[in-house]
Amino acid sequence: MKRQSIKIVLAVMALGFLLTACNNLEKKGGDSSALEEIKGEEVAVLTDAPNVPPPITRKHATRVIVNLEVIEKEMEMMDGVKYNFWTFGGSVPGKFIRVREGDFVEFHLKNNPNNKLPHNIDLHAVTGQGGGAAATFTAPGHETQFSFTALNPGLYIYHCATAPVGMHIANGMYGLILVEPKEGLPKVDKEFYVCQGDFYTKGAYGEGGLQQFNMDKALKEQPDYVVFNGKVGALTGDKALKAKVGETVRLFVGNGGPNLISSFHVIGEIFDNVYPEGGSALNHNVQTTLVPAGGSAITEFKCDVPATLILVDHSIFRAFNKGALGMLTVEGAENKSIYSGQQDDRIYQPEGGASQSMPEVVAAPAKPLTKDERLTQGKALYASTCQACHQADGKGIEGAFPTLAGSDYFASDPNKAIRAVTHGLSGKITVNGKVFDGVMPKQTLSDGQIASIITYVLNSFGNKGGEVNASDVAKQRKK
Ligand code: HEC
Ligand SMILES: [Cu+2]
Repeated sequence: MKRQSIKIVLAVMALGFLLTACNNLEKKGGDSSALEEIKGEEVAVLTDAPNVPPPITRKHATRVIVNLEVIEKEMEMMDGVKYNFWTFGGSVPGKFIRVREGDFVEFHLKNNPNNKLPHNIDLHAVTGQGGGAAATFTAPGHETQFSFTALNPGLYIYHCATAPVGMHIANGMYGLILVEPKEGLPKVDKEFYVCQGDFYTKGAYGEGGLQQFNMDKALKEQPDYVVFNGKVGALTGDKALKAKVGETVRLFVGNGGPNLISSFHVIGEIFDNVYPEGGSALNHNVQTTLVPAGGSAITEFKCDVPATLILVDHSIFRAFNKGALGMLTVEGAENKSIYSGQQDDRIYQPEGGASQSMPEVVAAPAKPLTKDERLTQGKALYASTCQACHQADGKGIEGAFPTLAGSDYFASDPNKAIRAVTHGLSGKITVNGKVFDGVMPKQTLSDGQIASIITYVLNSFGNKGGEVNASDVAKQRKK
């Protein structure tokens, strides 16, 4: 008798445990036991980055037909740098696919007859063998088909999985598929598609011409390029994303890799909401979110003040030296109580130290420096204020900081060099035939200090000599 009742108690406990386990699963989605009824049929709208197909307003599941064509084609990795990309739909990243949780997706992969290689697709939104890879192995001039039910809502990467897999991905074969939850995503004003990828070329960053894939660098995970949307500058200048003050923005962020993890950050903004890794959990008030290789994140924020927001991988050399930099221009009325802009810029002299390091600004007229003294002072000041950008040898950095060695920009008019320091310099300039479009911040130095630096520059780096005095600088300062 006793034994019998213990058995019953255990059985009831086990049943209860099973029931709660099932319940939890259901809440997490991915429940295949209750597939929604499929009503009707539609062809998926596919878009190229940075555009996103419109939100799904359907209240039921449907059969969605996706037609995606693989195209191998030469495009630019950077202005003047060509690369033979392999693409899902003709650009990098591949077309954005948007379906609803519960949809039955009929997938057609077409391999353009002009292509040289077979390709396939592994969609991370698929539950099933290889994410569809084996089912879609497609020779040039062929089309394959398979179907899947989108069980789990989320933002998923898809990519080619044909050997050598790393090479197919490194050539641009990835994109995003969004499985919208049944109830849809909260409404926002603007949605954009941004996808990072790392690229490996025979030549170094910026080396022109048609660049070949470099397997050695790919194995070492040392990319020459890290870019958003397939090209250096795909999201800058007149291609910057645009929004207005007061609007809410959602970024669907993907990372094709093949190797690097992205520390995705938007300079000048805080993410109000993040769906980390493109899943269902919701985080708030985030500065930087990790986007794994072969993964995603959804970030949302309200644009409160006008600004040029800068999208970066905050592994920051990738942003400023390898291309992982985009822009979102927010236009509209300023709100000085949220952000004031610069309110002042004055000379700062720590008490006591000032009279030693900046003799000229002391009221008592100082004896003018001899040229040798200027050169000594100028050399020290150059090292502490200019060298970080223009380098110790004055030759600058290719593509970023122009040379001061034999520069034709100021060779015939040293006043131009003075004004670069007193006023700062930005916008397109040409130095010895090379175009720069950077920003040199205005340097806070006294007239005498600038005179010394410019005199030093004029007499160094193989330049032809000359001398500049504090009064010359004072004149240029007023211009
Ligand atoms: C933060 C980096 C940075 C610093 C520091 C800096 N510069 Fe520049 N400089 C630049 C950039 C960038 C440009 C090009 C601006 C453009 O593209 O319009 C430039 C341009 C110039 C030019 C004109 C172009 C040329 O090569 O002849 C001169 C002259 C110059 N800088 C001198 C100086 C001197 C002298 C100092 C130190 C007092 C200095 N810079 C400090 C970044 C810097
Ligand atoms: Cu491929």
